[in-house]
Amino acid sequence: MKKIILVGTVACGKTTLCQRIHGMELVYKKTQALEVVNETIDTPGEYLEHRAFLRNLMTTAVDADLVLFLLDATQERFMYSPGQAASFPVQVAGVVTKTDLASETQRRQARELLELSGASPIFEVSSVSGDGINGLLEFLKDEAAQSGTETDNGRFLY
Ligand SMILES: Nc1nc2c(ncn2[C@@H]2O[C@H](COP(=O)(O)OP(=O)(O)OP(=O)(O)O)[C@@H](O)[C@H]2O)c(=O)[nH]1
Ligand SMILES: [Mg+2]
Repeated sequence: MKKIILVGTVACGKTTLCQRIHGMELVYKKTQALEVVNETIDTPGEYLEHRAFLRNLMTTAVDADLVLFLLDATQERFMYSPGQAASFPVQVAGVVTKTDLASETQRRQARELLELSGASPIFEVSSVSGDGINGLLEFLKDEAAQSGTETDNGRFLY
């Protein structure tokens, strides 16, 4: 899987998505600091919400293949600036979260806001119901993994 970094406001669903994509049990735990789970970097929502921390996100992203901007479809709050994706050193994709709780209109609005931030492509998922997760997982597959065969020790043969 690509090395990703999860970005988004407090409680938008970063840790839950991280647990879901790695097939772990969904257990609520507030993220207090940067955490690495199977090469996925989970960040505390405060890193996006408090401008003083933003630089940390950008520097951490240097080590990643991909940044995911998450946006909770049920939230009125929007913390990304227009075009913000361009300030990251790697590709930024978008993920609309909590689709199991959101109306069609909320989902569409969240998608449009993520588009405005410059994130592309954009996925819509529910970590709780599993909706949309397979499509996201397909995109997160390492390109090396897509063209090769994984061996027992995690390497790829071509
Ligand atoms: N219904 C529903 N609830 C979700 C979903 N994803 C996350 N939640 C809930 O939203 C709350 C916050 O989720 P977290 O994954 O901890 O959020 P976070 O973005 O990691 O938050 P911080 O660590 O504070 O930055 C928890 O109670 C989750 O169970 C979802 O897809 N559907
Ligand atoms: Mg968290």
